[in-house]
Amino acid sequence: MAPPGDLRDWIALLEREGELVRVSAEVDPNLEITEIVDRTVKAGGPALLFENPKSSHPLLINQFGTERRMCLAFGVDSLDDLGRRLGDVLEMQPPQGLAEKVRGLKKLKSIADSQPKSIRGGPVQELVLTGDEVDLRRLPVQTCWPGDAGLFITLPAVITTDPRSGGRNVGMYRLQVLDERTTAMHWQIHKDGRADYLLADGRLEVAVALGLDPVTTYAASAPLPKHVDELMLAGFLRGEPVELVRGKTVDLEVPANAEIVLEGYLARDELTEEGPFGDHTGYYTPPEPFPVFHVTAMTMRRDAIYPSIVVGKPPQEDAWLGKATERIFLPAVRMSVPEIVDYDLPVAGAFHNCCIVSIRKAFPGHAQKVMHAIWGLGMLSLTKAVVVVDEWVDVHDYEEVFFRVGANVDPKRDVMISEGPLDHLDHAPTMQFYGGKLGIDATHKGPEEGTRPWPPEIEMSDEIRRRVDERWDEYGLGEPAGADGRREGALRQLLRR
Ligand SMILES: Cc1cc2nc3c(=O)[nH]c(=O)nc-3n(C[C@H](O)[C@H](O)[C@H](O)COP(=O)(O)O)c2cc1C
Ligand SMILES: [Mn+2]
Repeated sequence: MAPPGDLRDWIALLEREGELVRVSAEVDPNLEITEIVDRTVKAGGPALLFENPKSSHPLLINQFGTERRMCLAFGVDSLDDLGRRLGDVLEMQPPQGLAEKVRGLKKLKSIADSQPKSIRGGPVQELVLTGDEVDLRRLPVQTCWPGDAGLFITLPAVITTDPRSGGRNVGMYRLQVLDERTTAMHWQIHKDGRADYLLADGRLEVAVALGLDPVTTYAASAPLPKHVDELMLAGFLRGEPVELVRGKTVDLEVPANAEIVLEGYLARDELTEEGPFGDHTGYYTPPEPFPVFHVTAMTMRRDAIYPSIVVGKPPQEDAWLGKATERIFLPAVRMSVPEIVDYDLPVAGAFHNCCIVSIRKAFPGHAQKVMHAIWGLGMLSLTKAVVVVDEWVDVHDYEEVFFRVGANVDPKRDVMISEGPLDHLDHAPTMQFYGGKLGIDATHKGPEEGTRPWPPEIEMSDEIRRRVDERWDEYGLGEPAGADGRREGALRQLLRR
């Protein structure tokens, strides 16, 4: 099934699938929505369309809050399918024979079709407000947490271009509303939008799209290399190009099907205090200077729907945006570090705090090589702790990972403390942006790494397993706790306590 074309298609799909609840009661975007959403997300509940958030515009939230909705958004059965699709293109080899050539051409076409397409007009410009008509307070912008500095636009796609190359960037950077026509622009120091800003001479034009089809919204959060346009990724993942129209007051193209677009500019040296804001670290980030965004035009559909998200103590809705990135980027990670079998960024580790990685270990020091590779790879370079396990360990099974760390690690030999760049929002290091890194080698070691011979792992023989499977009913023990059942067993529950 093709992914939805715009936010309305998406809402209709969610409704058809029983994945959306409309809330007609009047609710306050000041804190009340957060508490409702927090409870809903943690219960694995539906997307919520608040029809009366003290504004004439409805507010959509929790559109991404479960794995099922994430898969619906992309039109796939599993997020790994997306990774495979990207991997197919990355791993393309010169084709052998006609059939392979035809398949190769299809893959190439999927890349060609992912380029955004310029069209003449779109619903996002049904209403064009400029100058004094612009009033951000028309939108039901949330104050998310009690200690927040004010109203924050939390699910924007911020569009800029590189002043040197003209290349486009789309990033998700929150906007603190300062007054009717200005916001702060919270792009952190490692981010591409900020790099465009630092290259600008005087002013940088910006367009902010709100209320997109879910794949394009996701793409704004994807950690692509700077020279790669996030709208290309959106087009590739959707199988259809993103359609763009020219902005009304800026020399930028904006998504034709967005619900709302804010156009404007940043002056090179005009900064404001941004924050505090209850962040995805689970703590408030303190006030810090960030650029001021002057809104010159607000264009929208007449009955625009405002999209929002709440971040905070994990798990929150953004967990699934992060998991989509983890799965989509696995083949790209493997392109650089092919010995990686799989990796997992635990939600509770706020993604950058911990990376568990399984490798096909081939030589002494291989685990340490992979730790350094992770610390040198795109946004993964901000990872604070890397745990390396052998290829047969399921990195998504934290119980098993804990077992390997306990069983296989000599802290004196297998723990590496290094240092390097850390996430902008990490409050733990003594200095902002820079601090310690922890590597834990939980792989099997052996004499070639200077240890005693490694003992064999305990495994029951296949023959006895088969026999017990066949004879299970004879024992009168009820439902068999077979290979699949083992995970859900009582012992497992006990272990989880
Ligand atoms: C809900 C949500 C909110 C985010 N808010 C910010 C933010 O305020 N500032 C920021 O620098 N990154 C934020 N991010 C992360 C960036 O969107 C992400 O790093 C993205 O890759 C940035 O795009 P870029 O690589 O083109 O800079 C947020 C991500 C999500 C999912
Ligand atoms: Mn980018």
